[in-house]
Amino acid sequence: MSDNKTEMDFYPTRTSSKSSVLPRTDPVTYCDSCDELTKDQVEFFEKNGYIIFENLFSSDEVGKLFDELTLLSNDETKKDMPQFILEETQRDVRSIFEVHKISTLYNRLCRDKRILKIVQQLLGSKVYIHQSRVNLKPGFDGKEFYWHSDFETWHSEDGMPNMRAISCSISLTKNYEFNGPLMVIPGSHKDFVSCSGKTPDDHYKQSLKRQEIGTPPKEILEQMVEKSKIVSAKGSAGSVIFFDCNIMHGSNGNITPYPRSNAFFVYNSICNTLVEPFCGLKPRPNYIASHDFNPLESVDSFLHSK
Ligand code: 6CS
Ligand code: FE
Repeated sequence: MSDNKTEMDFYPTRTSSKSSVLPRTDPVTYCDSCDELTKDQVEFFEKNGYIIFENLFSSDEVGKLFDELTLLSNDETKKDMPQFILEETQRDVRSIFEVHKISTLYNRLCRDKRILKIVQQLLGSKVYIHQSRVNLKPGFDGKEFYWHSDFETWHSEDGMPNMRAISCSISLTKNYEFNGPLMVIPGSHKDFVSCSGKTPDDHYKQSLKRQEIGTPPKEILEQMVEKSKIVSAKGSAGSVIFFDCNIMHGSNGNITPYPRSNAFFVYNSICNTLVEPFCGLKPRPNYIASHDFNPLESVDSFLHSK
């Protein structure tokens, strides 16, 4: 049982020395078809746990986002902020968390109706930002993100009760097959992998650089890939992938000269706000798991302020 006194724990994890697969008890989508998505697109997302849109943003728009990212990641005065996570080599910036609070441009981007309306309709409610980040995955130095379910961490370490959250990843550079694009296992979002081990104190100080606790065993990964396959979210800059909070995903390291920089916004339903972490430890810092549950209002385009 979880140490969480007030909430039933439908997805116990890191409570024993063994991993196991539990069924998902939450719906994947909360709409049949909607203004932004066709019935087929909603069905594809429900079945696979992700959907990709090529060129949702123009190269001019992405250029402005990438310029902002370059300014942020080269700003020596910011590198000591806790939101800036360096690679294990301590050389390059690996991730910048809370980017929607650090940058006005990214604050508007997360409310751009081209993405916000899709997640509001798939989740059937208003949403707020649980977490935002840019993963830079710089050329030559970008390390891998091992296979994991985001929800397993957000449930255990942030107290996210149910699977009613969607990540939106916007490619800021071209995601080739060789510079560490996001990889997903279609359909894996319907099984919850309860992981072994116990969450260490301040686990995020390690896991955001290289995650070990909260990752599935090889046997379960092999079964998942055998039942399905691996899809690599390649795409030009400006393409967008929406993926369910529980889909098994990861990405390889980047030994090419081409950075694979993506912006991620995690939208959580306002019907699924955080409770006490199910691992029984204190909540993670606000820049990783926001407790600002105010619902977002959309803007027509992130480049125009209204
Ligand atoms: O712990 C987290 O919230 C972060 N960790 C990973 C590997 N993906 C989601 C998120 O950025
Ligand atoms: Fe992840």
